Amino acid sequence: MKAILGLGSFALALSAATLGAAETYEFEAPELLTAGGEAILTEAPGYAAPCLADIDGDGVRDLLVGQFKSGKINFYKGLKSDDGTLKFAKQQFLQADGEDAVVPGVW
Ligand SMILES: [Ca+2]
Repeated sequence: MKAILGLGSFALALSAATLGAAETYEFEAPELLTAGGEAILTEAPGYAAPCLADIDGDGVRDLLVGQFKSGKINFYKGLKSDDGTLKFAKQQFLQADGEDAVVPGVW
């Protein structure tokens, strides 16, 4: 099984103990994700919780990336390229009732 998990300068490494000793995984080299030709970066201190899901219902997975300070959620519309790979359109904020959706902070 191949998997790439990475966003901006962050990378996720899973150990055999995390995945279960009987399973083996092969990871490709991390790569910087881009949207609209620009790198997708997260803000410090983290908690971006990136998620792939088809938010707009067009059958292509979109990328959601949270913000720590303002609580807004970056929305990158998923686009299928000619070679079938997933690409992302330029950043927008997730909208709710015509306004930027905000997740209130806890502090
Ligand atoms: Ca979509």
